[in-house]
Amino acid sequence: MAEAGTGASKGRIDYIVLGCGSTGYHVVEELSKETEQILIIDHDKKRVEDLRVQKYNAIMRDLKDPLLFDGIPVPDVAFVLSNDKDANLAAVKTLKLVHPAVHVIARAMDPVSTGLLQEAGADLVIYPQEFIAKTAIHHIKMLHSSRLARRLFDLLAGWEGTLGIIAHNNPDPDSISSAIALAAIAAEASGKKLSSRILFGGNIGHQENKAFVNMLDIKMERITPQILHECSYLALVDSSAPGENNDLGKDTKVNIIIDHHKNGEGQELKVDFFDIRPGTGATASIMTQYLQELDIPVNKKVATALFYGIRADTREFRRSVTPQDLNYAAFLLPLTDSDLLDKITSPSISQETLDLIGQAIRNKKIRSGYLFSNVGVVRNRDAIPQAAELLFNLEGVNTALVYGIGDASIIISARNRDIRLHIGNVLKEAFGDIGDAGGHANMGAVTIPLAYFSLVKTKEDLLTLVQEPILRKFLRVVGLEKEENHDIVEL
Ligand SMILES: [Mn+2]
Repeated sequence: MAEAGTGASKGRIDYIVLGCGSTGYHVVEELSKETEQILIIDHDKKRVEDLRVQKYNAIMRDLKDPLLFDGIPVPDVAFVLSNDKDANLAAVKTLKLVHPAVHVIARAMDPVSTGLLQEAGADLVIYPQEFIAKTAIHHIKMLHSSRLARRLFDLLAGWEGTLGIIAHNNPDPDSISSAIALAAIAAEASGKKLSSRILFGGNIGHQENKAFVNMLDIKMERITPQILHECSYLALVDSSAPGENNDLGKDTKVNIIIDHHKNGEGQELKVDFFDIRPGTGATASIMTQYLQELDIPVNKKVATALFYGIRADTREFRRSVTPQDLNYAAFLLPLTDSDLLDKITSPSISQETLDLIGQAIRNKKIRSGYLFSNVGVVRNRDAIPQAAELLFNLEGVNTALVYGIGDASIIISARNRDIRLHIGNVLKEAFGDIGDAGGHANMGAVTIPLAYFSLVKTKEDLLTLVQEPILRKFLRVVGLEKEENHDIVEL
């Protein structure tokens, strides 16, 4: 189709610029730095003459003319840049009709013409007013954040003594990595006159978080009034105010707050430095920007921690992640220790899980291919299915049932390879009336809320009280109770 129609096209050319006012002229000037193969078309006779005087290849035509492209070479790229929106739209339509393969960049005059030009097939539509506004705002944001980084640096440069950096309660990789990044900035800015202590409340719970702290060898201390007293300055990272998800009193004077959570109470905080950016995916991104902006060398440990912090807070870059988060992650990635990153994400088995598995092995009872094991009170309920999975591998065992008491429920985890038995259905039949039970033919689980046994005082009492009737129920359903009735109470 491109060469059909009036068929008067001759040769090829790199660029055609349609409409050569000030915008078009700027584009021509830029393009002419790399090629002379530019054809300019404008409807203004005087304009065309001026361009020719400047040795540009220009012809006079009306952009609305259906024969606009008759007899002229086919361009690789066409710029449609007049300040007449109807003329631009007409030119794009004609162009797409006679030369559909040409790449078209068009100028819109308002939001409506933006849509119309896109519909007409323009590959890129530029609406200059919007572009100017976005560029200006982006610049201001960059300026603002680079001033913030500089202010933080100058502030820390004047401090001596101890900076207490407080991560939020039950700290996660975002708050921990932000803390060590701030410590690195403080050391650099103060020429090591300011030393940092990283403080936290609660626990470092999740197995991966423990691995994170251990592998990266991060020294952290639980907050005590004594330690707070020893700190000359306090900084909060990844939490927005004293007392908000941290172990500080609400009236504690803090000097620095850096966070990406909204300040819930919107209180007026008298701090020396304050940077809260709710739009950002992670505090670690803000810290990375400081390091980048201040040109502070980022060592492997800090880079690995920050990268992992951004990754964890954005659920592997899938949740509330912004282009900036990705930019900072991309900046950090070559500086990280990839072996260490691998190790943190696939942590080895924890001591607690190992203990629980040991208990499961000691307490196992096997009856006719069924294995039962009571692991008692557990803190990490995830370890129960791990124990069931392991014991299930024992020779002579077709079905394994491991049970224990968690925070608020009795948990049973089952594995099965006996094809006559659908373990999910069996569990449902046995426990469906008092808890959440079910699963597949080869694996199943049960959660029975402790509220169901509200009369029992302690968890230990509970276990002795409930294990017998619970297991009796299971045994009855699988038909084991009849043959070995006397054994059951001992389970
Ligand atoms: Mn965070």
